[in-house]
Amino acid sequence: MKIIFSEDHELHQSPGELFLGGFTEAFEKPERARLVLARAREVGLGPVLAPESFALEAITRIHDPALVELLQTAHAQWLASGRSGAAYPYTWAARGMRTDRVSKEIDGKLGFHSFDCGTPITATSWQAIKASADVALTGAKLLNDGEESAFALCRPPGHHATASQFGGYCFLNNAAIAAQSLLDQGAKRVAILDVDYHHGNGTQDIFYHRDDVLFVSLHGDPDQEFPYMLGFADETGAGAGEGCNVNYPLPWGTEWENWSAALEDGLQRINAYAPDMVQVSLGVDTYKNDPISHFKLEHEHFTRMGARIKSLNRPTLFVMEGGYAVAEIGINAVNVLTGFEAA
Ligand code: OKP
Ligand code: ZN
Repeated sequence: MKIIFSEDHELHQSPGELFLGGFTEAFEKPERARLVLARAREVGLGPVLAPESFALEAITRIHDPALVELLQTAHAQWLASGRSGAAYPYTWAARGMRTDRVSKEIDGKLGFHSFDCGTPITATSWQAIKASADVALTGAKLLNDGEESAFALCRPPGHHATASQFGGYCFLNNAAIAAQSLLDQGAKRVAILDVDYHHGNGTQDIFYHRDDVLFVSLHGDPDQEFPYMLGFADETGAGAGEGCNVNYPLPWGTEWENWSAALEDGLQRINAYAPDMVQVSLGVDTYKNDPISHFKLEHEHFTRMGARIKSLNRPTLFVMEGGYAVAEIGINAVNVLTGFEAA
């Protein structure tokens, strides 16, 4: 399986995040991608390709141009306003406040285009964000050119980013951008299976009213888990997209037995949809030792996950999302890919 990877991911490094009542080292850090790549090389998964550079139009097929512009200019505006360090949003348009206008001040713009405080923008973040989208787009192009599978080793991740808002360590929705690219290149239907521990609220929201993308997500019950305000089972799509959104919220402590039962149901839904292409939002924060998550999957379960995904028998693009048990992120992510290839 070809691997698409850019060293430019290193250019995004969060100075830290709020956690357990203090400001601590960020969980989403460059070492994650380095270790996934190292493991892929160690097992000889396949050749490592640099991404092509795509025009911003591929991104604005999904995202509000105002968000894309803010991601490029936010840090300079932050410095111009007299601050140092990274640009952190900290105030949002809560109920009763105005969403029909955007402040001219950088703090107002950051709040308007984000939904959490854990996703800071540094002077060089944009280069990493753009490279991550290019990695996903290059993967989509490989599938379109006839590859049976590819691994887009994206960082920063993407599935929480909506059309107009960043958050949850995500800036641009790499999976959604890739799916749109597949559709634009001729696919009629794309299914996105999101196995990250957290609900892919951005991907859901982007495609919620559409019937050309089926979104299937297994994740921590939002009654217990980030992002708390989306990802419930009664969210089934709307309008033309009714029936094209499938959520499996699962409780803290979920083990392979119940996780894989939900996966089987999700795979049936994907088969019934008969997609031309499949994408997997591949987060491995379902691992038992993940420091911010509460599922109980073990190394071997990731191998079995990959094998079950292979049973869909469709061209498949894996797009890297989360996973914070850094020492074991390589084993877990690459087990999915070798499990897929061996099945
Ligand atoms: C991104 B992905 C710790 C709370 C967690 C956000 C979690 C984002 C997960 N400060 N904050 O889905 O793996
Ligand atoms: Zn996650």
